[in-house]
Amino acid sequence: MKHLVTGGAGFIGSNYIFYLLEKYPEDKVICLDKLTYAGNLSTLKTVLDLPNFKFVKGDICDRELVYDLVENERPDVIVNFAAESHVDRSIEDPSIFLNTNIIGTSVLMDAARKYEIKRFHQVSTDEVYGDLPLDRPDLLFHEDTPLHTSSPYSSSKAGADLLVMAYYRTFGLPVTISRCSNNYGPYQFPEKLIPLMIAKALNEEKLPVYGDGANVRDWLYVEDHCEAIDLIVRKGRIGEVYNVGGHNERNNLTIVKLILEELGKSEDLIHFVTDRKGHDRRYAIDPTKIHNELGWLPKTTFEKGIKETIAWYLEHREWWQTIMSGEYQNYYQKMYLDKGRV
Ligand code: NAD
Ligand code: TDX
Repeated sequence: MKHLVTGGAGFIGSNYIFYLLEKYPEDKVICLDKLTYAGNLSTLKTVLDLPNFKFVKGDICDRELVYDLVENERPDVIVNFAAESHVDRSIEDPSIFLNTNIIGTSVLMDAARKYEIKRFHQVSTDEVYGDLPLDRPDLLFHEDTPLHTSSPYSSSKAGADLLVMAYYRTFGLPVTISRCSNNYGPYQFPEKLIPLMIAKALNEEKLPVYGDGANVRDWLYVEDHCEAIDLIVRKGRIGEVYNVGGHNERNNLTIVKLILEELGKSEDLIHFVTDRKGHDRRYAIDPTKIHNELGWLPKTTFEKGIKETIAWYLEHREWWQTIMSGEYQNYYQKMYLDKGRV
């Protein structure tokens, strides 16, 4: 199978590429990524020289580039991870979120239509359902829960989801959508809660907890998300949405304290700061559909996954320290432009 994976230099996309290349060594993978601040080409360094992997630097909003790539490569599937993904940044400046997350998705789908790609998979998020109250643990997000977004980020993801379903209904484009809960694991950009708190704790800096720290997220180890997407791409029903989550709800303060304990650092580092605007209180996914239809269940418990993740950040200090210093942005120059690869 030949896969076009967009956003593969980011957190989940890179893990998905590693998952594919390891599980299906006969498959071909092309990664299209703009290398925004969130894209780190050095993350992909172990696969860059494989004969069945190709990296292309480019913007999913660039129609000409996307059409040329799809026409030349004729992938069997397009899996779209490319997105602006950080809620706080969307509150500062929504416009880039609308461009990449909505317009970019439509450009990819237009190319998929034009070249009759067999599957377009959209990687979406549980945030499109809005939030749930803290005092109703019985409530979960189902695939037919109405979209009810809070931030410019989640609104742009919901807009893309609506467009994906419109392309299915109007043009018969063979689409699927996955809506996953919060991921954690290796290569997550240190602006998101877990890697940010690990990095701050290791640097003995204050850990900024928004509001009262009682907001709840439903955490899933990234490899379990990758397996779910792979199953949906190969066996999921066209035109369907699949929720992905592992019934693993924790509030932010619990996570932060756990990280401090694991690293042997003092809780005095915790610093409560002004809350995020429009801050969603609780996310919780019902994954019954993907379990019943595709047999998916998460394999990594939170206890194991968080320990492994913390250990990974300890062993890969250089990876996140070069991000924090800005040095990682020179990697493309060094690996591609200086070597005349493009
Ligand atoms: P990320 O921010 O780590 O990575 C995004 C990647 O997309 C980066 O490599 C970036 O360079 C690339 N990109 C951004 N704009 C682009 C453009 N215009 N053209 C080409 N490439 C572009 O994000 P992530 O956390 O890996 O999330 C991946 C996808 O999964 C997103 O669509 C996100 O909405 C979704 N998602 C994330 C989570 C989570 O917990 N992180 C949970 C559910 C769904
Ligand atoms: O410094 C912080 N302090 C803090 O208290 C940060 C960065 C976050 N938080 C809180 C806000 C949230 O309640 O931690 C929680 C998690 O925050 P993020 O890591 O920013 O994730 P979230 O807003 O939940 O969104 C994530 O999950 C869904 C991803 O970033 C999205 O891309 C995905 O769709």
